[in-house]
Parts: sequence; C-alpha cells; structure tokens
Amino acid sequence: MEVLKRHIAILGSTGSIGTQALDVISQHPEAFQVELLTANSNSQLLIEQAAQFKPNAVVICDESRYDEVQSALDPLDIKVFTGIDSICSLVQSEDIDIVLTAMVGFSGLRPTIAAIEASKTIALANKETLVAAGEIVTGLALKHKAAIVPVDSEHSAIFQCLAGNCSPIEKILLTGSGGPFLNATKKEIFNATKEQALNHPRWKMGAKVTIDSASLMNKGLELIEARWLFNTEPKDIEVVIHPQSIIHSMVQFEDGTVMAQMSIPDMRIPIQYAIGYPLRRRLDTQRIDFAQLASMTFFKPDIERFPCLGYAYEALREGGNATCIMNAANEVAVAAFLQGKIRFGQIPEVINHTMSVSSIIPTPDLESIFLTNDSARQTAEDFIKKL
Ligand code: MN3
Repeated sequence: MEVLKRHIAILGSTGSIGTQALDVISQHPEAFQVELLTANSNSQLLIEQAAQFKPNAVVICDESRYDEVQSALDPLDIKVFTGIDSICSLVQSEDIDIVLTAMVGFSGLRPTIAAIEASKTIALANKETLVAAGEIVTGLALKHKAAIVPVDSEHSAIFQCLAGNCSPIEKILLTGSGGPFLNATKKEIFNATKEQALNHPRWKMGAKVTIDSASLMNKGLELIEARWLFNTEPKDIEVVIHPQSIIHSMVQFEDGTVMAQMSIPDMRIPIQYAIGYPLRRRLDTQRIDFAQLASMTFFKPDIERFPCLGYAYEALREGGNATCIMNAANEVAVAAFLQGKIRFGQIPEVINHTMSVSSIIPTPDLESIFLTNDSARQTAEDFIKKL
C-alpha cells in the first residue's frame, strides 16, 4: 500500500520515548520524515540524532548548550534554536503533520497547546498535559480539529479496543503492573530507596514516570488522562493490577463483552501505532508465547498502601484545577525524592498537604492553570523544607 510520508516533530527526542520513537522511525524510513527534534539539555545525543535523521531544525532548551549544538549542526544545514518559545512557534510550521509530545511534566503543556492551535495531530506521550488541563486541552483539540492519539501504553490499548467501535462504553479497565512495591509492606514502601523505586519490574522508562509507577501515582495520572481522552466518567474507570503487563488495558461494553489489547511490554508498539495510525507496520519486537506465559493474574489496587491513587480519584471528583494542584505537588515531591531530600513515603504526604491547603477554582482558564501550577509548586516546596 502506498502511503504518504508523515512529517513528524519529536518534542523530548533524547528521552526514553523520544529515542524509542526514533528507533521505530529508523525501521520505516519510507513512512516518516523527521522535521523537528527538541531536547532539554542532552546536547550530545541531540547532535547525534540530528546528524542521523536530518531534521529541518532542532531546539536545545538549555541556552548554555546552544553554541555547541549550533556549531555542530550548522555544517549540516540544520537550524538550531533555544528556549520553549522556539518550540511553540516551530511546532506550528506547515511542514509538520504530527507532533509527538514526549517531554516530561507540566512543561509539555504550552508546546502541546501551540501544536493543537495549528491543528497538528498530537501523538500524546506527555500525560501531565491532560492531568493539568484536560478539559481545556481536549476542548481546544475539538475546536481546532486536532486529533489526539495516545502513546501511553494503557491508553493506546483502549484506543485500539475502540477502533471502529460506535457503541457506548460501559467501563474502562485500566491495567497496571503494580510496580516494584506490589508486595511490599507499608513500612518498606515508606523507606524505599531510590535504587529500589527506580527498579521497575516490567517497563524501562524515564526516572519521573518510573517513580510515579512505584507510588502508583502513574496510574492516578493515567486515570485522569483516560477520563479526558475518552470522555469517560471517573466512576466508569476501574484500575486493575495485572503484574504480567501483557494486557495493556480493556474496554467493557454494554453487552458484557470485554475487549483487551495484548503484547509484550515494549513502548515501541504504542509509539508506532500512534505515529502510524491507523496502519500497523512490522516491528521487531518479541511475540507473546502463551504456553510459556501460562497464567495472567488480576487484582484490585491497595489504596491503603498506595495513597497516591486515592488522591487522583479525589482530585478528579473535585474537578476544576484540583488535578493540576495534585500534579504540581507530585512533580515537586518526585524531584525532591530523586535529589534525596525526602523519603519515598513522604511523596504522598507532600501531595496530601498541597491538595488540602490549595484553593479550588471550579472552571479555570488557561491562565489560572499556570498560576495554580506555580502556587502549588511553591506550597509543596515550602512544605518539603519543613519536613
Ligand atoms: Mn502507562
């Protein structure tokens, strides 16, 4: 089948999702043309990627590394920019069809909105965008006819289960591996070290999402992400722990049918589906060996040991800017944990405190979302200083 080449921008190209996306693209050079790569500070890898994939332009956010990148890429006729404003204007370029948003945290919000306003297709890997401002972002996507295709494996699974479907959803079953502390006691979880928390049993991911997976906050963020991507009521989304990570999520319909999407856990599968949708291309991933797999198990999450998931349900029920407050507190707490400033078990304490003292705005506009993010971060930081 002859298909037009997709012209793609990868925001966060040196991170875990970004590098795996470039791996997928290198397996199908006939299908994709890289137009733009952006990185926060990993200048060396950005230079290597640009030399290989020959984009039109790159952005290095860290200004102190601009000269290094510029002098390396100038002979290759690749334009080099710095700063988040450059990303926001470059993603709107006419040469770009798809924007893969793979940067970490709240910082992904502005570039994602810029891409939506230019009616680009969004391959969404930056879940915090929908957690912080889901209602605004999905509203803008509708207004500007920008499709949002999920990259997150669970949401990709749900999206795939819904392909061609026109019947109402009864329930979304959002699966999660349970992370490294699935069978740990409350005390063990509280005192967990960075090494233990970063040692995820199933997925190889960036540090932020790996810590979120260990606290189950990742499932909480994904619950909110699913609420906005699929316009589903929070009560109709159930989290199911499935340690083998073979089923990536399920959709239950009103006739009792449950559709599931399965594969071995490899992020290149949902990445390729998102950027190549609706076509499935060949990928050199491992295949499921069902006889060897032998069994798949499922159980309810334990909110007592993993309070972060409970906070996410709470913030979603509260609505307005509550999920933005929760996300900001979590970003600050995870960074503090990675810097050795707080214990693992203090992450939920920081979130709980920030949520309980921050004021709720029931229908925030974009400006109040940015203000909420700033003030919730400040509250969380002040609280951490006193711990
Ligand atoms: Mn996920």
